[in-house]
Amino acid sequence: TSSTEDTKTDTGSGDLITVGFSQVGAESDWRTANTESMKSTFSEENGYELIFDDAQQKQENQIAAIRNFIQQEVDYIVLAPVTETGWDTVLQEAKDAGVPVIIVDRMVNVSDDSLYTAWVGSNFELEGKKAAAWLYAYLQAAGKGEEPVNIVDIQGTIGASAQIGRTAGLEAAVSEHSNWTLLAKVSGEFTQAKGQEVMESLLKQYGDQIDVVYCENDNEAFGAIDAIEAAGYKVGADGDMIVMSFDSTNAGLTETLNGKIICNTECNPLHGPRVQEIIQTLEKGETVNKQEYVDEGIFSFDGAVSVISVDGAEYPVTKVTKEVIESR
Ligand code: GYE
Repeated sequence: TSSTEDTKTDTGSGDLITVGFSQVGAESDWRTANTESMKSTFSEENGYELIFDDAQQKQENQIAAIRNFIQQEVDYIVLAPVTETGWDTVLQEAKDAGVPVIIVDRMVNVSDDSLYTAWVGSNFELEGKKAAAWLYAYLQAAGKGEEPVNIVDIQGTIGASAQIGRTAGLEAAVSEHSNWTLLAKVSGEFTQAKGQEVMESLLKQYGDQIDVVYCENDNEAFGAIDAIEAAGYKVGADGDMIVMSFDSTNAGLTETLNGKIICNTECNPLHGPRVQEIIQTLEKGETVNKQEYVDEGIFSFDGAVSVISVDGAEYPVTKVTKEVIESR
């Protein structure tokens, strides 16, 4: 079952704006940073009463939390959906009750877009395309552009926008480069434990055939690196296989600095202030953008590739240094 922390029950909170936030879970460092951003933004000091619910990665818990928020007559519902589908019924209930719903991070796929007021999050397919473009440029720069490349994809939670987009970005590149092969794609559910478990079995199956391990978040990469090293292989540019990742959390960039994660595509978790801006605009009776993408960068362990291009646009690649990590 999910845990609802009712942060304030006192009835003297008349002029606070009540926000019910249904969070996916606590599966990753990214998620922890996202929760922290939401909690520190929606504080009493800032004029809010936050009802926070951790759904432990289960959609049924999120649906129950939303029904609970409707019953409590919150002013706004904020939903970080675990997967894209399956929201029509409960969002219709929120709409019927007149509670605006703001979607954050992953997207919902609903038949009627009026079931939510606004969405803010990342362009996950662009993230995937950027990672794949980096891999291509890196192999070219290393003089290995024409050699066969065997890739395994440790996917995120199946059906989550972050998984759908990142997998799609890789698959598009695999079909473009005839020397790239996707040996396998398996979900690591965005967790370190599952990332490690999945990598252990991929190593049993493919061993040193694997050249590239494409992890769809940092925590999976940590688990995969442990599995690779435990099996006696070396990770990194001069090793047996390279590991790529997404999120660029502090711990993730630290592993990028030491070369174990060769490339780390950023995903920004600091959505609290963005959601607050949406709510403040709505409070003034003004309209908000239906969808808003966050700008994100890409980091690598060395400066071999300084710029990549995706669909005709160029993106700078930042070489990770201690200063870069400290400044974030
Ligand atoms: O990449 C991963 C987390 O949806 C963007 O979820 C988010 C993803 C993030 O578990 O670490």
